Amino acid sequence: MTTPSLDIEKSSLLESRDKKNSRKNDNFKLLYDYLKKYKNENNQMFISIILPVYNEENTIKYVLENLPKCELIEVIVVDDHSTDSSLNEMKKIKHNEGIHIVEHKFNQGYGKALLTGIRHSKGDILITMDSDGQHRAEDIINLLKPIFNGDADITIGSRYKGTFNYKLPIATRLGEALLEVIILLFFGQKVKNNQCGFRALRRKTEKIFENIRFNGYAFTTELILQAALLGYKIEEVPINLASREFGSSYIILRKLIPMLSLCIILYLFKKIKRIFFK
Ligand SMILES: Nc1nc2c(ncn2[C@@H]2O[C@H](COP(=O)(O)OP(=O)(O)O)[C@@H](O)[C@H]2O)c(=O)[nH]1
Ligand SMILES: [Mg+2]
Repeated sequence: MTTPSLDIEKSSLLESRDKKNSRKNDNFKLLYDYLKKYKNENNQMFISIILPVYNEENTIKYVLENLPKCELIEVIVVDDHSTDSSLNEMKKIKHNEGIHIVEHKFNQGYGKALLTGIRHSKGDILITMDSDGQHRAEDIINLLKPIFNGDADITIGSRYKGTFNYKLPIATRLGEALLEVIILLFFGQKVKNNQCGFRALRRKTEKIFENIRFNGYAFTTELILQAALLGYKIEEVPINLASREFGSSYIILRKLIPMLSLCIILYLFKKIKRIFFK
């Protein structure tokens, strides 16, 4: 059980970190204006924000309270059988209209949680966002603009186009760079920040999720490869990535690397099959 004073401390820590470049209100207003514009043109756009959660008791309440709110936005939080008080924290939120909590009965992984969220969503555009406080809701408009304007089917947040306030581990940068080259050479898509989980997708791209094989973090790479095979247009957009203030990343490299290798091999085979047999 957390006490109210601890709650305030956690929120003010995250708030003071976010304050520096907070353009939140302006960006939310822009987002609501876009949504209104589409509504007026009778081309209504409904947005689903999907958050996978695994043991994020320190951040989930702050993250949910800081999301944009209006009748054209729904929030789907998928609790992947957290063993801490994440679920209680979510339930503490007062103005929770539009927030739907889906619970997994056992831990199934990052990718599987997103698939569950997508299955429960009804949006024309899907946003996926982490619940550890690293992603900022004010950047959602950056993800949406190219989709609203018809320039992309999928947008992925990039700290390299935006900012990040922490030192990147060398293994992360090397792994990302290697994947960037593989994805570009063999699948024709340039995605530098290819492990980012802050993204937006048009509903029509949900075909990507019909045959997903990797339920953990390799899901992020599989999504890009499948999108490339299906010919969807991907664009990277600037986001501001914050450091993790509580706990550490759940990524275990010795588990992720074999999965990523398998994923790439599988999709290379799929690509070859397409070239020769279609
Ligand atoms: N549903 C679900 N979410 C997870 C799992 N592991 C991590 N996450 C969530 O995925 C997001 C990204 O995780 P994180 O470990 O911070 O990855 P990183 O930022 O890429 O290092 C966070 O919101 C986590 O709560 C899991 O097993 N299941
Ligand atoms: Mg993280």
